[in-house]
Amino acid sequence: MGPQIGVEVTGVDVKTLDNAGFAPIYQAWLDHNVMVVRDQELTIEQFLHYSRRFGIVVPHPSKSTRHPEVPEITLLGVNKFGADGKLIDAIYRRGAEGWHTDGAYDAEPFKATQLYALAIPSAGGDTLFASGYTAYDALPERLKQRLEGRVGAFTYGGRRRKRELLNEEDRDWRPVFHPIIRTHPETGRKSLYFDPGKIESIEGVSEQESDALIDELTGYMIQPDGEYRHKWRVGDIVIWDNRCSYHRAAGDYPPNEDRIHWRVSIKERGAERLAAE
Ligand SMILES: O=C(O)CCC(=O)C(=O)O
Ligand SMILES: [Fe+2]
Repeated sequence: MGPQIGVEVTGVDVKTLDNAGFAPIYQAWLDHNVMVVRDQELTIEQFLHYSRRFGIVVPHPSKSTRHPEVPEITLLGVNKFGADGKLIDAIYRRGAEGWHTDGAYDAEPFKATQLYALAIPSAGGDTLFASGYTAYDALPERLKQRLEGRVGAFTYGGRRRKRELLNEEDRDWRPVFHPIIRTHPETGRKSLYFDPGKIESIEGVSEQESDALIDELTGYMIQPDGEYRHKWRVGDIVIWDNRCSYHRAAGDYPPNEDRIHWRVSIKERGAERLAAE
């Protein structure tokens, strides 16, 4: 779909896929980072069932935006007006503050995020994607060497402490640490693992240097030939790989129109398996 990322799958019904049918789809996703599957008609159960082919579906830490009966489903664009009739920006512009990767605040970040489109506005509301591989490739040798083996400290709100979507009791985040140059566990490719809204610091350098590096890296994230901009249609499933890409919502659609998605967060391993290690 884009020069380096984005692939479209048509002519399949994900409800009836067997393992042999799923294998090339999974491979296409690994190869292209962001995958669009068109024209699906799914119930929540069917969406969850298909999502579990990619890994373990876990509830998102934002409890207030979970589906009331199905915690693994996050609702995007639902209840965007408050009791006073005012637009709630944290819901309307969720994911639109800047380029990011989902779950960097977790010791095991989300492997993937998958959205299913239920309602799409007449204008705007795209999702933009960019490749972390392309960002890594664009780094000057000096920076690659400086960052090799370095880790960053990440939290939910990062340096801006943005936490409106969390309940009060869930706002206390301890930093977690991730390598900035990340080798993808399945493709073996290196990417720039980075999120300006969640990173607090780069470890092992002075605070000043860390801030300067964060600014410099922010400038390398988005490379024109690493981008793909998704224009939604109802029935689209889009999945992205948080280990090697960034994304953001355009956040620009007419607020009085509906833009509604079911969203799942997918991990490589379950909490039980992590706890057992
Ligand atoms: O609504 C979108 O286009 C994407 C929002 C987002 O960043 C997310 O769901 O992780
Ligand atoms: Fe996101």
